[in-house]
Amino acid sequence: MSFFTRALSRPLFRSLEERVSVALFALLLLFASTHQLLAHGFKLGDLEIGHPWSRATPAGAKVAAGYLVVKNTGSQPDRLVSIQSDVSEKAEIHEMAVDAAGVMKMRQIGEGVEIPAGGEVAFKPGSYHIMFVGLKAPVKEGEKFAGTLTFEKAGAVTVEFAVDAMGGQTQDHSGH
Ligand SMILES: [Cu+2]
Repeated sequence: MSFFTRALSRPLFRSLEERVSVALFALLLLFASTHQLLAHGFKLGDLEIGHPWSRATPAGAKVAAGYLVVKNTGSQPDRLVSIQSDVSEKAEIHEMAVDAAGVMKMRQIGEGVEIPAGGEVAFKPGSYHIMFVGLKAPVKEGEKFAGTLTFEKAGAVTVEFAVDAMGGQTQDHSGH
């Protein structure tokens, strides 16, 4: 912030209004950088995994969902092929889609999800998502749990899923 300290003392910013606006701008920058620190993301080669999150589950629930965004900054497509976590017996890749009868249904995608070169895929409510099946304990709001994502080319990376409130829908804490 030394730039702003200097800017504030420069004669250019003589009026109170000018000083206040420079100070506000400095605060804004400070807030923006803090926000970047709070957003959680993970990197694996050319892949960026943004804000993995889940929802708290009621007692006795057998499944929990996982959401995140995978961005591929490389020139080759990759594919999310599997997920593993200690919170559940297994984890599956699912998709919400409308079936032949016009009913919204979840289906498991055995072949995984391609992450196109220079593109991104959002795992989010109503779309692709991760399903943690056979939960060993309830997933609690405010906690985090680890999950390992395996990609066909990039390999494996362990990320942390932040648990949101029951019925909560974090839209985008990650800034992209
Ligand atoms: Cu599902």
